[in-house]
Amino acid sequence: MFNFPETYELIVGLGVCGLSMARFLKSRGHCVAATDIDGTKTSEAAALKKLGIPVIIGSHDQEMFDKASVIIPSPGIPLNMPFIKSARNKGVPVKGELDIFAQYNTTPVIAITGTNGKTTTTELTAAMLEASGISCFVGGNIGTPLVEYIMQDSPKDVVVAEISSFQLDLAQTFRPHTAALLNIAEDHLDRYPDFDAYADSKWSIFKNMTAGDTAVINGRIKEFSTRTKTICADILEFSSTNPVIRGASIHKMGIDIQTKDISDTLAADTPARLPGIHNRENAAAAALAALSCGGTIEGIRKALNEFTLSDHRIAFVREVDGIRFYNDSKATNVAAVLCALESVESGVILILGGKEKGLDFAPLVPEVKARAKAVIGMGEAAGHIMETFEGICPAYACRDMICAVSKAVSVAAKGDVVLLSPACASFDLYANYRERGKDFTRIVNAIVPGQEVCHG
Ligand code: UMA
Repeated sequence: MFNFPETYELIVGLGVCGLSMARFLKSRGHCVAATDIDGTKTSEAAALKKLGIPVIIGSHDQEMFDKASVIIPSPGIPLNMPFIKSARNKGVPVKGELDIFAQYNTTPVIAITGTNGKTTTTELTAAMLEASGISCFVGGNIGTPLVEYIMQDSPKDVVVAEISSFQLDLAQTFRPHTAALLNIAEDHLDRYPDFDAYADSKWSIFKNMTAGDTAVINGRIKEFSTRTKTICADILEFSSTNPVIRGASIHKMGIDIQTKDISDTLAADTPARLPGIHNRENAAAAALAALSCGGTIEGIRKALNEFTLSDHRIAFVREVDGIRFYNDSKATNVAAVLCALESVESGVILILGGKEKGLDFAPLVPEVKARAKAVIGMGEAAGHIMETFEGICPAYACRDMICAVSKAVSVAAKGDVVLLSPACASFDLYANYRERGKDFTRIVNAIVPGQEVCHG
């Protein structure tokens, strides 16, 4: 039974974000309460109760929502969730972490969004700044909530933040010093009514920016010319298809940088570390973002030469009996899988699947026809995948990862590639994409040459 304090701010969700937010607001003297639908969040609830925060887990209580002075949902919680919708209708305001962070933060922020490449570009931007002698806090959708920066009390020169559309949906005042929009492709259609609503969310990152701020935008994005007309920040474009006047032109030999202070070329001598056009685009966006906050060309070059992609991004795992295995668990939408297919050789056994997000897999068909020997559909989306690919190439449905790897090994021959690049979220079978990638890697590493995969 929830004992209502007179007034309280309600944190919904006790994942990474909600826990940090509860601790942060409490440390600033706010009266906070928290709730999570998941009854197994007992240790999280106990930790907050120790701080004097009332918590309900295992269910949500409408009265708890209705009586809150403000509701602060975790980014993964849909805003049309009935408890929030009903409280909102009764006039309870809903606030997101970006505005709360902005209220307390005084450090310049570089905010990076896009459907794919956010994490790589965030890491690259921070590496470029650090190599230029500029200290950074790295957080946001990448994993560390932004309010952790305010709590840690160790000031940095710049905050480099990976920002998701879910975070942007509740941002009213958040205004980064620099924002980068990398690309927009179909994703999260279980959360948005249509693609345009998702795109609106992405473009909203620029809405509070003014002259003197910097907007770094991929010129290949549909609606670039119309959408940029409404942006007040100074625009730096990057493009892998057209030469640009202000920004970065990406070509085979490198990246030409042209800003009001700098005219230089970054040689493309790191293809092994950053394979594919999409990674050149990420590098160009990171360079422009870093330059806007004091990064130097020398620092940018040094970071590009030393950078290695994080795990779960087209990562080579192992070769067994002449079959090469790649882990691309981070590919949670169709556009990311297309990048992966373009980056590996043909003779691909493609493992797709996971939690359904309302995405259409059909755009994969031409590339699958050209490069794939078989498609394996795993988890919740297996049926949808079978519907799309049956008749296009051999297609198999599997309930889980071990079954999928086992099937892949049974159809692969020497010289083939087994690629886990799921085009789906992981939450049907795993806590996150990292756990999914680790499970794939573990199963692949346990394969005994010449033998079938053991189902355990
Ligand atoms: N919950 C409820 N009620 C509900 C639904 C969920 O209480 O009706 C609870 C769940 O039981 C769970 C909690 O809410 O305990 C989960 O909240 P969350 O999904 O927001 O997860 P967090 O752990 O707080 O992680 C969030 C981001 N998650 C999402 O946006 C889905 C993390 O991004 C982010 O790293 C973290 O905050 C720190 O900022 C992950 C992600 O998948 C990586 N992001 C999406 C993406 O990249 O595509 C946007």
